[in-house]
Amino acid sequence: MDCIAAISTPVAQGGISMIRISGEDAIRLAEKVFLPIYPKKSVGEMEGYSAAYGEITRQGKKLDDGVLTVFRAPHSYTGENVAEITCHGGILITRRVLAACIEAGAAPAAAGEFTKRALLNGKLSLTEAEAVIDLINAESDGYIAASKAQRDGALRRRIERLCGQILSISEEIAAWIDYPDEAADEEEIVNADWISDTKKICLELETLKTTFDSGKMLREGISAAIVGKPNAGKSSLMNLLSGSDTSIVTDIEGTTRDIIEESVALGDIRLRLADCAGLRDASDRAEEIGIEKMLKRLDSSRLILAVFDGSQPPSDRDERLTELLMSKADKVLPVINKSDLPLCEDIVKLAERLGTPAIISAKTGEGKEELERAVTRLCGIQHSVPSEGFIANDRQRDCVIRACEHARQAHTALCSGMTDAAGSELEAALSCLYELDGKEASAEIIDGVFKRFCVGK
Ligand SMILES: Nc1nc2c(ncn2[C@@H]2O[C@H](COP(=O)(O)OP(=O)(O)OP(=O)(O)O)[C@@H](O)[C@H]2O)c(=O)[nH]1
Ligand SMILES: [Mg+2]
Repeated sequence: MDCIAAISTPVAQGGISMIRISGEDAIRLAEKVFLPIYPKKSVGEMEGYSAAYGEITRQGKKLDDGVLTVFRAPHSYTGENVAEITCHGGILITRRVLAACIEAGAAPAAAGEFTKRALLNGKLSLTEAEAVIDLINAESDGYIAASKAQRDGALRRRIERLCGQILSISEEIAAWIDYPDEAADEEEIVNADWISDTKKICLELETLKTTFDSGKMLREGISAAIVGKPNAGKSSLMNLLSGSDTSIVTDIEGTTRDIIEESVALGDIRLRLADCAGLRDASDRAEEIGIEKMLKRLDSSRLILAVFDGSQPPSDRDERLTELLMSKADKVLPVINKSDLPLCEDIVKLAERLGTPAIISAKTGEGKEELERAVTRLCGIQHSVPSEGFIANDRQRDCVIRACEHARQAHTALCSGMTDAAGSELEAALSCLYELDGKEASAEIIDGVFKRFCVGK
């Protein structure tokens, strides 16, 4: 394949920048733009996984000094010969070094082209390649861990296991269709195994489908709302969790009127957290609108932090809030705030109607870890998916849904003794799983995946 080159670090000022070249001729091409000073040997003599300090040149003139790292096929990211030139991190210098590489014969790389080559050269499967961009975009520790496991083959292995199981049933069915007489004695027993094994495959595909939601939560963050009566400490909690003074805090009731949003990392997960107006009878139209918005946000949120002032006995507003949230209790976490003050037992009892409360002081930060654990528990990702692999995007989910449907049809066909039909359905299921991990994905599907990438990756 032709040699390609691109700037692989962000095009911004920084300490260093890196220009990557990949292709059969990468090392010969690097030789035209890089003159090693230490160790003093030619680029062509450099072994894989070795580096040299030297001069970067363009049309015979010195551009910069830097470091060249050489990787020899197949032991490189792309599986091809790769040369990586690290120069000073100025935008102009970096562009000049790239221009030198292009003049030396490289074509500018398209978005994700290095990873696409890794895929085409068998270094990565399609789901592993998709995990690379997820890893780059990850905004929470949980999603980094999940994408890393995925990049290391967690989903690929799960799919391979499933494909192996489907293949073994299809092969037995095919043999039975070809030589029914030889298998006739065992017909009943074998059929029973096929039925139960196909059922197991359906169940595994169903389980796999459910991992999409956990993955989505880890990736996009969870939409969450902080609600409670005025002065319960909602904005203080928001500020504690975001680690900044995003929301205004005063002891005046009705301080927060509009919704204040912030993306907040909580333990392994990310919350798209909204600090809402306090629940009370509005004193003017603006506050009324704020309260209407809060009520809407309650419906659209996956998680509701219901804040109670633990230092005060329950008020009518606390009762009203509790009643309002009773029907949504599965997504409500009651939070008793102001634990630095003496706790009022009655308010704890009221909050317990919504579930086990997390007790916290937004003022001192005490109880923050307990709150993190309770949120993770409530969002159902305490035993999160990373190590076993998960469905990370709509494309993958679509393949699993189709595979599942075919497996179900195969099961139904087997139950009615329609062995031929079952065989074709199992083959169709297999084909969906091959598409999922790129073994049978069209060029169009693969291009669609790499469109999400940046140039240089
Ligand atoms: N002692 C103590 N005071 C707190 C705590 N959290 C908040 N406060 C105080 O309670 C008052 C109200 O805090 P806010 O965070 O503005 O309350 P809010 O629920 O956002 O109020 P509104 O925006 O008016 O609905 C302020 O004086 C805070 O300093 C806490 O954990 N302990
Ligand atoms: Mg507030």
